[in-house]
Amino acid sequence: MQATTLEALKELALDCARSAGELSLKRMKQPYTVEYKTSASDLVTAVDQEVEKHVIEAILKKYPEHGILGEERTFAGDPRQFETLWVIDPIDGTTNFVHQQINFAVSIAVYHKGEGLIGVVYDPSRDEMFHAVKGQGAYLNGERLELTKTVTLEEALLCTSVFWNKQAEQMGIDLIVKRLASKVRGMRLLGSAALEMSYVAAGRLDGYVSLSLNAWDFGAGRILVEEAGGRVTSMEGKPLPFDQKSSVMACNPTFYEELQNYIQGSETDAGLT
Ligand code: 2AM
Ligand code: CA
Ligand code: CA
Ligand code: CA
Repeated sequence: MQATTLEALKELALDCARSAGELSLKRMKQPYTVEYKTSASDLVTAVDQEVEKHVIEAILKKYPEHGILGEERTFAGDPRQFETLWVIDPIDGTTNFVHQQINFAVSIAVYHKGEGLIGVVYDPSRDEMFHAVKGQGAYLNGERLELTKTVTLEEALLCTSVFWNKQAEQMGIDLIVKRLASKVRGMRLLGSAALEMSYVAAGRLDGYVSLSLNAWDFGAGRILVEEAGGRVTSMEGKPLPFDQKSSVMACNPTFYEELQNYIQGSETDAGLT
């Protein structure tokens, strides 16, 4: 892809993220409907759909030949038929949007022939724009992000979005997280995977682990972490897909192996492998 095309795509992704974030903030202060998607812990609001439509319209106005994979599925075409695919989560952290009115973000990524080129995560409440372009580094509000610190598992501040539900308990997954929590310096749970991965890129968290995320949750975050010098794979150590669900492990590279070995060991102990 030509450098000028990449630059134009980056500018559009940044513009879309900013205007989507501003729209979320504005709509948050007005009445909106909230519905259950699959359960009382899986919410969707009218704003999620509205923001997604707003972003899609801006993209297709400029690039009618591009495809879109968005959480709210407001794009009519089959996303997998397109060479250039935008992977979008209009509001990542909908529960926080509804309850906390903070700690949510818009996540926008551009993939070309399956390769992640651009990742943008915008937190409108704090006016923090995280962006990365493949081969050009990761940035927070224009400042370069680089993971240079050496971290051991014991010293790590980790984050997870494991679901503390019956299914996780039945599968023994809660035990892995419980064991991990007792090994590391601290464990956090923010409720927005895109923000959590952005914070790993920024060094505010040393690592992030999730048992199951959708492509739009990690689409931008993985490019941010990689461009900041971090490592991102599935929990089994495989490369992440660009259009499917996966477990996610994103961390400072200096303790990647240690974390990977610890998780694999815990899975064996919990009888999961
Ligand atoms: P969402 O707010 O866009 O739905 C919450 O811990 C994090 O997990 C958020 O990033 C949230 O994204 C995501 N999430 C919520 N429900 C999920 C589900 N059923 N499967 C995977 N991820 C989910
Ligand atoms: Ca959702
Ligand atoms: Ca999400
Ligand atoms: Ca969402």
